[in-house]
Amino acid sequence: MPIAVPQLYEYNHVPETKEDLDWADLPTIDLSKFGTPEGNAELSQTLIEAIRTKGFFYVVGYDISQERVNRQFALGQRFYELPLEEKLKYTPDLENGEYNGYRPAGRRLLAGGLPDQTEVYNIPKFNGFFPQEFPDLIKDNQPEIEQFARDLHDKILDPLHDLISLALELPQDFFRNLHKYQNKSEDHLRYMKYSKFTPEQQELLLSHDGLYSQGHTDLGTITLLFRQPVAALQIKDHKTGEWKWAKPLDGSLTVNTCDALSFLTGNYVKSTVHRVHLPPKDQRGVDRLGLLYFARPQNDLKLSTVDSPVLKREGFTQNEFEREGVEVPTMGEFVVRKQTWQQTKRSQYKALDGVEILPGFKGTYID
Ligand SMILES: O=C(O)CCC(=O)C(=O)O
Ligand SMILES: [Fe+2]
Repeated sequence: MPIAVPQLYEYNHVPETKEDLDWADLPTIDLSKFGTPEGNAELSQTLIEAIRTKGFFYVVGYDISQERVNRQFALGQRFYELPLEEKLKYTPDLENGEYNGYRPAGRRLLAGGLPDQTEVYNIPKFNGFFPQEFPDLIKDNQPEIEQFARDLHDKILDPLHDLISLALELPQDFFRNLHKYQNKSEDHLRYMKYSKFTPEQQELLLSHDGLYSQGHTDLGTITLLFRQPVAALQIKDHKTGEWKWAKPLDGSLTVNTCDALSFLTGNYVKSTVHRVHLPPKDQRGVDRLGLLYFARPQNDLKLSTVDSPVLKREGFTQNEFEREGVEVPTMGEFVVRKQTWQQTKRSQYKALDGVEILPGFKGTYID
């Protein structure tokens, strides 16, 4: 009888850039301090300050090994090595807002008319609400992928959500309870690949704005971005409006706040604007592989401002829907509408800018 040999996948990160870029100075949340009243008090203050002033922060001290993270990068790499016809079997109805599965490159025009070279593969929660067809590679490794996603919830999202609740003087489990793994929500794990451009294409792009993706905000609560040595992500500073590069930090996650958290906090916490730029010269010759997790509250949640003593004291009691007196959408409704806007195939650069996605909310690119 043949002995089953576990398949080993390895992913080697490329070296970091040597260029002296204009890096963002971001605060760090050390989750190893989470769990005691003093630790929680300190971290919740650091966190709320971080998300109000920067919108981006690093997380360290979580109990998920770099080896497990690298295995996810390796699975992502293997996924993108599958033939295009195979990957295309898993493309959902993108034009109608479905996004779990494979999104091929070339659906967007970049500045200068260059088609984008970004592929996306989204994996939903394994909680029974999102039946999916998976390629064998994903099927064969499903227990590991599922455990990884569940651990992200237990070891990273729950503590971060608790800290946000505490900072808003809400019961500690307030946000955690809106993000339970077993509930129906649009969370997903993403393997993302930005294939390199030829030197001629790079030149064309750089003679315009040099962007792989334009300034935008994410839909959910927070986005976890695993350490990414290929510099490309840029963050727009809340205060100065300047664009800065996000530096990869060893053993860290980069986290940003998103639209739903902004709605739920009456815009006290802003949804962070970010974009992806062509990497610096010494990293332009490689493909950039990303590993991300998009946390989103449960679909049936109405996106009204929560009843928090802090928000009341500070005067943040209405979000854009409430201020305009329009219907407040549920998370499920908001996701379908914004994903549809995001995914509609563009025939022109910056097409669909400023289009109303829902009464009270427009889809915009941010320069
Ligand atoms: O690739 C990155 O660094 C960020 C990607 C991103 O902003 C997104 O997929 O929403
Ligand atoms: Fe994003």
